[in-house]
Amino acid sequence: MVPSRLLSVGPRTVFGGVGRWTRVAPGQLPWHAPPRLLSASCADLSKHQEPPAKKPLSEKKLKRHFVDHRRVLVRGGCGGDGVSCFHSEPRKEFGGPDGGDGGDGGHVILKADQQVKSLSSVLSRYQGFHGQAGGRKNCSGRGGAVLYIRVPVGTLVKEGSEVVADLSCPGAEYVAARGGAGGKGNRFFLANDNRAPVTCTPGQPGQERVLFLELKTVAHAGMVGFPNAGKSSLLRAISNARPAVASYPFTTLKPHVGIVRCDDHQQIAVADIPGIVRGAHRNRGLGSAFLRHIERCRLLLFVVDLSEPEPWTQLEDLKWELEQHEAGLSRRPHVVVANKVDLPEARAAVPRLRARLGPSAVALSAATGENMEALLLRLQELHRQHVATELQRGRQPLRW
Ligand SMILES: Nc1nc2c(ncn2[C@@H]2O[C@H](COP(=O)(O)OP(=O)(O)OP(=O)(O)O)[C@@H](O)[C@H]2O)c(=O)[nH]1
Ligand SMILES: [Mg+2]
Repeated sequence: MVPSRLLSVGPRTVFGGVGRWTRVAPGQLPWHAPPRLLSASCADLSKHQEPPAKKPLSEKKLKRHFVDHRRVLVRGGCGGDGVSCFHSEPRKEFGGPDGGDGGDGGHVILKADQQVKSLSSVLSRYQGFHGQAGGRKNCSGRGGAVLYIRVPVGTLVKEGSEVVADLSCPGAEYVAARGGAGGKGNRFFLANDNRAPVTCTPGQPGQERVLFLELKTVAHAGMVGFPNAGKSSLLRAISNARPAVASYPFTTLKPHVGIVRCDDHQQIAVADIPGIVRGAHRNRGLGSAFLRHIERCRLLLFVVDLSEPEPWTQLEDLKWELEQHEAGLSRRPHVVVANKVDLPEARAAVPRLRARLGPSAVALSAATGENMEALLLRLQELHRQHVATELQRGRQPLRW
């Protein structure tokens, strides 16, 4: 029996580019190049020499590639039907009932996978694989295969407003919908007082649920700052992550996580989230919904642009926005990072910054790497304190 489902469940690739692909005839290629697919945009480029003007993608389209919440209808596979039949063999009368049981329906399971970065590959509905019906000669039907839905690490599963699972560890699983039990064949009903039962039962339908998936990035430290403050540049400087850097606001449209490797072999995961502006909680800029990605971060890095006229006001605004999102969020252990100290106006502002925020603020340059060790030492120190507190409370700290 072919397992049925409502929609394809394989992981879909979401392509960010807009290039078309055309087949190039072998004669059009250099002698050493085998016939292959070439991007139409590449072919055009070589023809006209001048790169075609790039059509800017709308913000809506750019955001589409990163999805951090989804509503999913999941349905377990139906159990296979039990069968009613009697043993049939030459010269063997009254062979007795031999109808087999149906196989159980397959479960639908959510599985946290480190390779999956957003919920964009998760479809809106899934149907589990059905169990096969039982057969003659006491043959049981085959059970439906388990259907796995791969979700990013840090996915919160909600049913209504209740949190039913938190897939915060790689490989964590949650049974989203159970498959239905297989029906019983008439052999099952054989009893001393009934030697020839004809009863068989149908398979049970699978469980059906509507779940809400919400992604909350898992990292030790979260970076918060105004657009263009240099958060992505800083993440590139301290970790292996390579988020895009550009001189226009809102270059970053989705969270990036980088791993900072410390001298004591500790690994600290740092998340860079899109820029926050004044009034983000009133949906200004990209809004404050992205703050959910730092809700799990126990440490915060407030990144301010020291070349701006009054950089400390940025810090006040950021703290205000964090408090609007979740009370107490801004009071978590944090480091204030004053970036772009390589610029003359920023360097001149360092004494005033120290007077306002005290000596704990770290003035550095993500571009030149100046004073980066001070930040790494501070981050390491805060992380060590966090691990000690977690162990004291009997909790296992997050490991990367
Ligand atoms: N001079 C100087 N420029 C910097 C430094 N750090 C970042 N920049 C520049 O600042 C601009 C913005 O940098 P990003 O790292 O993209 O800033 P961001 O905070 O990630 O910005 P969004 O993603 O838009 O929120 C880029 O042109 C960087 O080259 C620095 O230390 N010194
Ligand atoms: Mg950025």
